[in-house]
Amino acid sequence: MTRITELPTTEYVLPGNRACAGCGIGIALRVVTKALDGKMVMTVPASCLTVLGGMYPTSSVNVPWINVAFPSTAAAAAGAAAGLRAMGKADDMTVLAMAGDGGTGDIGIQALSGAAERNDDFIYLCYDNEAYMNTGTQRSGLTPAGARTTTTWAGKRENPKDLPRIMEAHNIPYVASTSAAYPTDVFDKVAKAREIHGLRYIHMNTPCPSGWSFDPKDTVRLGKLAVECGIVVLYEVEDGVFRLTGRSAALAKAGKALTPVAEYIATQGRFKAMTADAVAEVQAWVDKRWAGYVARERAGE
Ligand SMILES: Cc1ncc(C[n+]2csc(CCOP(=O)(O)OP(=O)(O)O)c2C)c(N)n1
Ligand code: SF4
Ligand SMILES: [Mg+2]
Repeated sequence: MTRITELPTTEYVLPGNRACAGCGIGIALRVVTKALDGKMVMTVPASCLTVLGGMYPTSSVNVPWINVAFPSTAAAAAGAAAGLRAMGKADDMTVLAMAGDGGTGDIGIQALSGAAERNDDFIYLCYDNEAYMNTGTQRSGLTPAGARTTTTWAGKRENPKDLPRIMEAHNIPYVASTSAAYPTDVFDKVAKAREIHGLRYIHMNTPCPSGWSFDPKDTVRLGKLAVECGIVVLYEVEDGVFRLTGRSAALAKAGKALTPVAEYIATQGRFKAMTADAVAEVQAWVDKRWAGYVARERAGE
């Protein structure tokens, strides 16, 4: 695993951008662009990421970037990849489609599924801040149960979609789950994906102080706590072979009980209205999912 001191020193995310203080997207985008050595073309739909990127001529990101319509991130990336191939540049440049959970799991899923079926040649990275944040925190299909948003006043009732599993079902060469709180895990997965051809899907949990209602200084602490609880699990599936990575691999190896989800839930204002029963339901869901991951790891499946 790459160490933080070993990350490339060239910066592609420039000082100063319009994201909120403590936003997880900035931490991650910095290492994602480093993992691709800036040799990339991005396609980005409407989202907090477009806000972070800024408007010409004051962009905060020093790589080619195409803003596209909400449902078409993957379709635009497929076109950009075909264009690079026609120009004989496909080996030098990586196409990175990067979108939020709403733009991926709800509105962009059709184009993404089509690209995965065709095994188009680009990396798709979904940064999951667990709601439609850019428009003021509406629930998405990836918002966790119990979270209060402007469209779920009493807390969302459903558990989130398991988007990496949906992508795995397309039999693409690489699927990974990571967290912006672990920059070297993000770096290693993007660097690995860069060397693979076809559709590579990376799902990245991305804490959002504004929408989750916590102090911006706690972004990394909360992101790590989510992994300690098993709410977020770090893993990769390479050519169908599942493997836990980083902290999640260490937790599975230790074999001890994970931190109770109640500790994580207590850190964020969005969960304030949750009852003890609702917390217990989330705990049961997390336990079952974690047991499934550990079983897959042991089976080397
Ligand atoms: C077709 C379409 N519908 C709705 C919008 C309004 N809109 C812009 S950004 C956004 C939220 C995007 O949520 P997500 O993809 O999760 O990214 P985030 O804002 O959380 O970073 C919405 C609903 C739009 N731009 N286009
Ligand atoms: S609302 Fe959340 S995801 Fe969006 S810029 Fe602010 S902290 Fe980042
Ligand atoms: Mg979102």
